[in-house]
Amino acid sequence: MANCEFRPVSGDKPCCRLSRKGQLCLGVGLLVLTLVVVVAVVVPRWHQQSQRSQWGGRGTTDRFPEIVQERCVNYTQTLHPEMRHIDCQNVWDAFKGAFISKHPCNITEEDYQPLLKLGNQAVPCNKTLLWSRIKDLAHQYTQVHRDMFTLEDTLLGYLADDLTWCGEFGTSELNYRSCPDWRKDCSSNPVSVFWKTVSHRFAETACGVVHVMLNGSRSKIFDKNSTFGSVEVHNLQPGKVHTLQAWVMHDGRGDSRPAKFLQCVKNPEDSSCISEI
Ligand code: NGD
Repeated sequence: MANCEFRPVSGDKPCCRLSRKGQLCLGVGLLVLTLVVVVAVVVPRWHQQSQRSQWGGRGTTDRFPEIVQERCVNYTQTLHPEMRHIDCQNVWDAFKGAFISKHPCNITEEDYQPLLKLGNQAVPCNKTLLWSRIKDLAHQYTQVHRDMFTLEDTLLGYLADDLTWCGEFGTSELNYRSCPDWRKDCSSNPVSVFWKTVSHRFAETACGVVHVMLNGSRSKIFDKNSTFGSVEVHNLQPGKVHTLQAWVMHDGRGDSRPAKFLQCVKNPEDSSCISEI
């Protein structure tokens, strides 16, 4: 190590001019100090910034807190007034509590249990409609047959449908820039774990005959990796569910009478509908 002594140059007055060695040491000292400041202050901030925007999926939906609370009020006051006893502030607090301040790849089904408890809702026997890879048609079907329920026709599914949300470890902020993608980043993200948890409960509480709408135009009509194939099928209770009836839809045309009926309501000019009349 260089021996740094600060001596006045001979002949000069003590105090103001440094020897070459002294100047070199001062320069090195300043450089080291600058590096320490960069490492201690700038790098962690840059790291934090890059952590915030690192995910491969869409960020939290704009106005996520407002949308969830507005949907809760609409569902409990207007669509299903029998559930008006539910306090939407409590629902929002439980929803937030499931993922806020937690690492968005480290969410568990346990985290959503307080929300599940508040949103507890019984679907009548024979009225459950599951779906896989054919969401829009399933929802159009329950819009016509108002006594049937997809998960998104129950309070919890209704609150979250088509939304994205995630937080960041150690802050109470939502991340509006990006959230983990379930394929590219991690499966234990707030959105995937939510759907897994509520789908599990939805299937577990079904009874009588359960229907499922499947997409016959896909290469895999039944995909064991889908939520239907990996969660819902396995959680139907044999003691309560006597039949699982599948409606397989081809190219938007239904093979089953109820689904065909729906399609004919929507497209009365379709040749398959005319021949039925
Ligand atoms: O971890 C995941 C995952 N995270 C998000 N999605 C996921 N799908 C997985 N298989 N695994 C998204 O769920 C996916 O990108 C789709 O946009 C959406 C539905 O997936 P789809 O069409 O493949 O069908 P699934 O069988 O996986 O799910 C439909 C059934 C249906 O009976 C609902 O009661 O599962 C319930 N659900 C699951 C996931 C999401 C509903 C939704 C929803 N409303 O978004």
